[in-house]
Amino acid sequence: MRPLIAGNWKMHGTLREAASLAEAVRAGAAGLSVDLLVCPPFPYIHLVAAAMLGQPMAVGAQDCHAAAKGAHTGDISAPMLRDVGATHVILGHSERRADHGETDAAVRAKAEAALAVGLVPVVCVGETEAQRLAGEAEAVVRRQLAESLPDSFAGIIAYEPVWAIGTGRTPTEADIAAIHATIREALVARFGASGQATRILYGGSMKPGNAKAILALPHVDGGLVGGASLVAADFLAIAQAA
Ligand code: G2H
Repeated sequence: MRPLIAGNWKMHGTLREAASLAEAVRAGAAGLSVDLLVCPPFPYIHLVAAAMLGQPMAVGAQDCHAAAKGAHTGDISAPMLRDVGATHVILGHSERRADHGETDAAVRAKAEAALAVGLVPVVCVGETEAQRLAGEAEAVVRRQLAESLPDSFAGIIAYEPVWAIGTGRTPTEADIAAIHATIREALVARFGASGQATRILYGGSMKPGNAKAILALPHVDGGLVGGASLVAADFLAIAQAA
């Protein structure tokens, strides 16, 4: 399937930097044989989405609330994201799970809210280092998939081992391939043909230097890139490696 390279800008940059990063990515995107997605911080989504209008690049958010509206001070709803031009939303990133106590049930409710307004959820799963050392990585990922995905799921999965995020460390290629095969099997068992067609991204210290080998693995259908997505040349190099 056509790979997707997604940039998770996390909580970085100024408005001016977001505009210039988006423009640099847009300018370098012509002729790539992958789909591109950038996920800026909330305040910059509208600007970046407007700059991407008519371009073969999608713009997403990094979270949304499970409710469409209401008394939820400081939160952002899925309809609001649609309104400002987002088409995708990252959900259940381990930083949200850790910093905001997001449970699998909360991620599932958010995914339902996203799907209800036509946003594509990018649901993140992945084990901690302690869980991997205890031999529990596969079971943890299976449980997160079972409990974080709604029955109506139509979106994207990102496998992000928590210990590989922003650390420069990555699992072995064999370990990545094994977990991606597990994810595929779980998706097909639950969703049938649509599980076969669901993109499974790898995330966690993906860089230009390791992207080609990781993206060539079976059932790795793209990448969710954090740090390296903040430098247009690196993000584009990863996209070229796909
Ligand atoms: C994992 C990833 C992006 P980084 O969080 O989602 O970040 O590439 O910096 O490890």
